[in-house]
Amino acid sequence: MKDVYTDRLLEVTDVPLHVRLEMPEGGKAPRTAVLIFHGFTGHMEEPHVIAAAQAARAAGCIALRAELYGHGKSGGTFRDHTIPRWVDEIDALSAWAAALPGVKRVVLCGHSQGGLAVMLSAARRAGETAGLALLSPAVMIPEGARRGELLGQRFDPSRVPDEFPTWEGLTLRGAYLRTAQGLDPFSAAAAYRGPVLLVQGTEDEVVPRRCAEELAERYADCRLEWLPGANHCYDGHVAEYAAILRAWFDVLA
Ligand code: FER
Repeated sequence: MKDVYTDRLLEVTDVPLHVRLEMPEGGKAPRTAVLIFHGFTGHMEEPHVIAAAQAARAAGCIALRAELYGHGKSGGTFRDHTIPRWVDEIDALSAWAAALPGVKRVVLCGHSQGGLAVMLSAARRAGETAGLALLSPAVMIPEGARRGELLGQRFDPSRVPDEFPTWEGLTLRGAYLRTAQGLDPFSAAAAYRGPVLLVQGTEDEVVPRRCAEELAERYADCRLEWLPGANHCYDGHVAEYAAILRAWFDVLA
């Protein structure tokens, strides 16, 4: 396994970011690096994140799984994370991956809040991103923050609290809410002209169906794949999900 993967703490921003770099299956010389990001409270060992990395490797790509600020083994604390900070990190990790030997193209893949952050990064660096795989992207977060409703809890959107308790003792700060209020994922979709795969379960309990449909209309070149019966993390449907990703990475490899 030594030649196949390496774990690193990258210093591309002001905190160390934990990444795992995996080379393609079969010793092929890779030209495409697929960067894969988890969602809110997620990490790189979740089954759907591992499956995305495996699909990229099977398609002959480098798979680079990364844990973003305040998550997994990366630096920072959960309570201090914000979505714009994740977007800055994705920019920096993309630049790092683009400089790997032999790499010609960078593809971004993100689940849920990580998918939202990928969309925002791609929009402002459109020419540098060869394609996107958006996995149930959490595009309803900004609208929820503007309305004063996140994670099933209410707050006054004009007087954002300093602390916002979520679950299992995890608390967000006002900065998460305030910065989320200013994000516009649907304009970000219109700003990106490259190829986009959008995957979502028909039984997603977190992201409404209309969000995926509206996003697919906003992107210039988007394939929307519904996974029948699948929930937000594709529990019990990871094989179908992985097959869709594999076919997409084959096209972009
Ligand atoms: C929310 C709904 C979903 C929210 C965050 C998410 C902070 C993120 C989900 C994920 O990344 O899996 O109201 O508020």
